[in-house]
Amino acid sequence: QEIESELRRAVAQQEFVLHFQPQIRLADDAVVGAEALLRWNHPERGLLAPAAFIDALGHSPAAAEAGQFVLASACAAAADWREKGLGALRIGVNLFPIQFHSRTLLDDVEQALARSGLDARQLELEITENIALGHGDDVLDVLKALHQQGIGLAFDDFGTGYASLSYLLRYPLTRLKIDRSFVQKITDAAAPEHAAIVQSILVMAHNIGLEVVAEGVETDRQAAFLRARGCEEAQGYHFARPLPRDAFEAYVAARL
Ligand code: G
Ligand code: G
Ligand code: MN
Ligand code: NA
Repeated sequence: QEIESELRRAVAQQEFVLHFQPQIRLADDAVVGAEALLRWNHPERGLLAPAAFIDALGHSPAAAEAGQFVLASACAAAADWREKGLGALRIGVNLFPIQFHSRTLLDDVEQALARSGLDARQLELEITENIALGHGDDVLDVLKALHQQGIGLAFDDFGTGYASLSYLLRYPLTRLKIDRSFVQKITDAAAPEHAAIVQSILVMAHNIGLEVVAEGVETDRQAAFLRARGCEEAQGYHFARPLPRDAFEAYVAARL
């Protein structure tokens, strides 16, 4: 239908762009990574956030190509930042479930790394429990192959889906991303259970060898709470919104 042909056009006309949200190491407030976030530069409707199109895109045949674009362009950006002296930043890339289905994920990743020259250890793929639940052992084999190449795997939106804990044991994860719905209330005296849950997630993650990024950090008090409890990294409006590439580079350069 209409959205379908629009999405195909968007891929063909290169209407998709990436924004980058800084990820901050709480021990010293250094920028150590970025999450690549897709935006649609729509010819009539302007710059669209994922809420307006990501579900439609994820279920569309255009998702495979959009996913390749995101991988290629995120790796190219991170390789370029290193060249420019902005550091060997980690780049986080969100995946569509269909990227696992298509069986080309390993090839797509290999191509994105080869063309950009990015070190595999700088790339971190973000998966959600939806992806995990969808496709059983196929997914596990792909994740293991990626892990062997040194590519990181972050479990995104942790705590909001199903069966999280069993996947923690099954998958070769490197990082948990605590969903912002938990982070939002950690300093809210009226909701002490939120603080307790986040604290427990941190202990559990560290006990099984995973690092943690807290998402949606909006205040200094939230950052201080997380820092005091050993949370390695944070991202959120307190530090920076997702930024266009040039603004992201300026943000990093100002903090070197
Ligand atoms: O940028 P924003 O916070 O509005 O993103 C909303 C959601 O869209 C996030 O949950 C994120 O996982 C998803 N999203 C953003 N960019 C991408 C992308 O490049 N690929 C996939 N699969 N999902 C994305
Ligand atoms: O991958 P994921 O769906 O978690 O993507 C992160 C989403 O959260 C993006 O859409 C981004 O714009 C949004 N986001 C990032 N930081 C904050 C924040 O501090 N507060 C809120 N409310 N949203 C945020
Ligand atoms: Mn994400
Ligand atoms: Na998330």
